[in-house]
Amino acid sequence: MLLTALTGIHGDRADALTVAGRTTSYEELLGAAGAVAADLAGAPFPAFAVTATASLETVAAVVGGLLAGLPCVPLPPDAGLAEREHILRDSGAHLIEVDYARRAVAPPTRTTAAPGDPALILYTSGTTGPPKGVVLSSAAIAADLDALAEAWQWSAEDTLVHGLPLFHVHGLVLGVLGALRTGSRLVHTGRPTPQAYAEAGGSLYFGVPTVWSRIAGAPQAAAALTGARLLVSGSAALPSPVFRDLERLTGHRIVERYGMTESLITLSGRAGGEVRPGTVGTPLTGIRTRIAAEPGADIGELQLTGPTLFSGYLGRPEATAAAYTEDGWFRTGDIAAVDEADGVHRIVGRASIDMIKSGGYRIGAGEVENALLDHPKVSEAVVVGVPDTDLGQRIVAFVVAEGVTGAELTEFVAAHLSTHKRPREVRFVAAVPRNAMGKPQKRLLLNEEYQERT
Ligand code: MLC
Ligand code: AMP
Repeated sequence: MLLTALTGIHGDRADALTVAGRTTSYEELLGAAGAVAADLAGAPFPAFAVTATASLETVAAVVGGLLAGLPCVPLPPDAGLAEREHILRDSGAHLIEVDYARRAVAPPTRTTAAPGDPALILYTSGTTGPPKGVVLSSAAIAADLDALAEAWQWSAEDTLVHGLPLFHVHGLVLGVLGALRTGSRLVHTGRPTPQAYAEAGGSLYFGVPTVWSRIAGAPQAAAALTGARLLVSGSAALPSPVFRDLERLTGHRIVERYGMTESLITLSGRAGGEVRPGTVGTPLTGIRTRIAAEPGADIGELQLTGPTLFSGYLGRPEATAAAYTEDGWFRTGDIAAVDEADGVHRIVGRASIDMIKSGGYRIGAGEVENALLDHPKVSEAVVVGVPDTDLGQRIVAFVVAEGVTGAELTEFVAAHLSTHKRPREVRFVAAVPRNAMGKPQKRLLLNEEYQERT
């Protein structure tokens, strides 16, 4: 059983989980999830989807799927029409609604699924094309959560606090399933605001760098985290100034960890260990890493093996095969360096300019470009991630178009894809700079001088 806390080994409590202001016990959760599982039993569809708002309903749906042995596809609640339709069509998932007040007569505590069976299908962006479904098994999730529990000394004594979305690895796998495996209390704050984190009174806090940077900018809220046991950052690079501000305001040296939807979390600093800003620690138990560097170079692509890896991209064997080297190592696409003395890893960048991380969300430039090109007034569109102190990178679109405003194009992308894939800025240009092969010269667009001229 993946969710060991639901088997009663740590007992129960009335306030086992709080999500966006509503509190529940394990027994109530199991009752609601059991009703979902009963509905799903013997389903004629290969997977089910739930609109993954930050709510107890989403938690009950995911747990219900695990009990029924049917993979869950959490749909981003802000997904636009095109993205929603793509995810439902690609996965064949049947969309369900959850009534948290319903209860199973005899809630099951065991699943009939095998550990290697698909448990979750999370849609994530590549550099081009629509998002792909990443299939994750219970075995991979269990291996990751156990390795993290060891690294962070995470236990039933903890109260975990975060307010991250429930349709990605960070908020859902670590932030919900992690609590239900370790038995720690969970307080999901609805939104990850500094105020909400300050009021939650937790021992263990998760956030993406944008969240930590906003907390560092709210000194009173930051001071309220002084009594916590451990603060953890991940999903994108934590800027060193944010690390230092948080240390000054909270007394904590925040632990950074590194992961991907496809690999789950693979590298982390350790609770009680030495933590250096700008580093993501050492491999978790079971994970091996190597750096594919050119001769003479000490940075190169980070490659991995281990039990936390995904089962493949749904229905895309070629894409799955392309994600591995010939000798079976997973290619992360991230560029890293390893300290020879202590094995501590540093992520120095991404191999592809087309993979953007904004507010911890992974966004493929090609996906946003295609959405813009679907607009009848747009003849060319090129999307880049521009460095941003709050978001890490912000999406900027350079378009050749007439008779349409930037705000209209932004809304058009939001309606097709989702809110967080909207360009923050649309710049109208006479032409997109291209090389002799006709490929857009994105590095030129990132050059400030060019941006000022246009
Ligand atoms: C956003 N807004 C816009 C806009 N973009 N309005 C107009 N034009 C645009 N282009 C709106 C938003 O809808 C919001 O409105 C308001 O502006 C503020 O937006 P924001 O600055 O983006 O803030 P916020 O919405 O608070 O988002 C910041 C954030 C969010 C940090 C809370 O980015 C977030 O939740 N990130 C987490 C991503 C994550 O979990 N990634 C993990 C991936 S798993 P309104 O009305 O809503 O206020 C992974 C593996 C691993 O990476 O290693 O963990
Ligand atoms: P996602 O698929 O949304 O899980 O995004 C995975 C990507 O997030 C990785 O390939 C990295 O580029 C980035 N990432 C995650 N954690 C970190 C980190 N601690 N430091 C730098 N980049 C990170």
